[in-house]
Amino acid sequence: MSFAEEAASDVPTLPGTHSGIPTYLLEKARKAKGGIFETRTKPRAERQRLPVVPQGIERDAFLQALAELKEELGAENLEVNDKPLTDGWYMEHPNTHDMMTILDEEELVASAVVYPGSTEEVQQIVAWANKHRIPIFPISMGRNLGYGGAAPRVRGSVTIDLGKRMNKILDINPEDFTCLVEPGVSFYALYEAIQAKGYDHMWIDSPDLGGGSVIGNTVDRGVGYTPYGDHWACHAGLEVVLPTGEVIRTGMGALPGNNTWQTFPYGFGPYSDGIFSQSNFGIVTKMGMTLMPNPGGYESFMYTFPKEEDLAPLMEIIRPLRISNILENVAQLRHVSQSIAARGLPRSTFYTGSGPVPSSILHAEAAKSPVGDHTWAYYGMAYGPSHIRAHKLALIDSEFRKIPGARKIDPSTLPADEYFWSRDRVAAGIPDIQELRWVNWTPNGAHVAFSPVSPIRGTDATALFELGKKRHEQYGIDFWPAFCVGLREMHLIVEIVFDRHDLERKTAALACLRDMVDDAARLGYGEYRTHLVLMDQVAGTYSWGDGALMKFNEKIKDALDPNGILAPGRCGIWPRRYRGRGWEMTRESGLVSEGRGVEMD
Ligand code: EUG
Repeated sequence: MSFAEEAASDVPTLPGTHSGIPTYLLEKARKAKGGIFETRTKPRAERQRLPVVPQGIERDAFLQALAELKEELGAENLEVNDKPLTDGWYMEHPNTHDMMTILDEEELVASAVVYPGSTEEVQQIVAWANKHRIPIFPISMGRNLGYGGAAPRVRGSVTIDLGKRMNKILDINPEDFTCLVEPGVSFYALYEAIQAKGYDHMWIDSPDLGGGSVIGNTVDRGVGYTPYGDHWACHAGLEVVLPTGEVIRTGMGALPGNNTWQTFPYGFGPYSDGIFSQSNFGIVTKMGMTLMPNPGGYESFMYTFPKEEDLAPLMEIIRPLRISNILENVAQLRHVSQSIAARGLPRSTFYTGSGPVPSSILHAEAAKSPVGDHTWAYYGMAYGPSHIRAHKLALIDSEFRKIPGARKIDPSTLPADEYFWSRDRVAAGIPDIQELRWVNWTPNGAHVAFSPVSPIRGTDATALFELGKKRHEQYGIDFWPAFCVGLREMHLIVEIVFDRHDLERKTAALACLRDMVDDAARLGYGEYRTHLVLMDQVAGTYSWGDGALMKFNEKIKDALDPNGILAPGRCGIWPRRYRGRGWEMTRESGLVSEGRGVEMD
């Protein structure tokens, strides 16, 4: 298929495809897809480095082992990754590699993909991996874009695509406001199922884009934008396959015959769930999630602020309002640059020079828009019936107006396709696809995030903003800061968008990210989550007590996964067999992801 044909080909929908788009977003998704393929220039390349065999096993033994697993699971449930790497796009992404690769595209690739249909089959795969000492890498749906997508950290790992066949919503409880899901349930699918049942008294919480797995996003501690935006805090109960094959249920799930698995997350004894998030200690096959009561009304609001220097005083205003829940949701404070990019127009529409688009152009563009010129835009939502909202909105208004030049935008003046309405839907638990549009900023657009956390303070916001701005200027990259305000902290999200067919821009993006991680750590800031390629570096910044936390993680890893088969290196945790052999990716290791072999037994 040519890219033009691809642009025009249809988008998979729910419920036919578990990872499809809901029909209410179909038109938008078609437009987004068209935009991406119409500007794509990166050719589909033939593979250079085949076959992919993971280190630690001979080629023939590996092929023999794959044949054995194929026999066990059925031929249709194992695919060898020996075809050209097709990148697809958000709604039709590959499960073999990172479609937004920042390295050579054949670096972080799977050797094969398997599709288990049950927890028992996941156990079988784990037993097989232990028998042959083959690295396995589980994905739920493998979106995780900006953080490595579906790619395994160890080249040649066998990817376990859990979502393709394990995508059932096992329970939706309209009295307890909970659900129980398998890995292949997306935010789109959960939303649709709740609508289909007519449960309009319950809301879900969705990230900016709803195509990701509820389990995948939650165990990676992703964020959404209602009062239930801290997904990890809102989950209740896991079923986990351990690296040696046993299955456990956490919390109340351990008590046979219980009816409290999804209503009381802790159970009795140590709270085990934590070690299964951002780790490589187990494979989550079921998860409970709490749902939010429909608050009986909601109202989005948007304020703009004129100057970059408004950031610090604004944060001082936001903190007490947020901690006391007058500001009720995970809101975003976005820089004008990103709001303009979210419209989906290529950067060349505004500027054809090199280096960052000049600030004067961004402001001129904003001035022409329905929102008007500004530097910062705060997108929030008040929940509840109108008399409840009125009290909170009045307090917010009097506080926000202390910033000279603050403007409250009247939503009735904004056209239906204005970015504001996408934030409105997402903050009301209605998943959207608008945020994807900024990948069109460059041809072959890819993105990687820099995501440090800090308290909600003016000094911290300014320090992180200045740090990012300086490095982006140094590398000639457009700077797109967005602060996502949690309850007592904020995640600064800086998405770097680059042309993944342009080696120089890819290299600049990675160098910029590495510098920002180190700069932030020197000032005492760490990332809440990171890309596969940056995991060793980020883990290395959490070094208090001579790396005491990593030593603890390694102890757990070696105890739970003695053969080191499960997602080696994920989150910087390397099993014993891999340690001391140069597997860590750092600035010095450059663009190579593999080390020098593994310990043989
Ligand atoms: C976004 C937010 C995230 C993240 C990646 C992207 C949104 C960008 C709060 O977490 O990790 C607009």
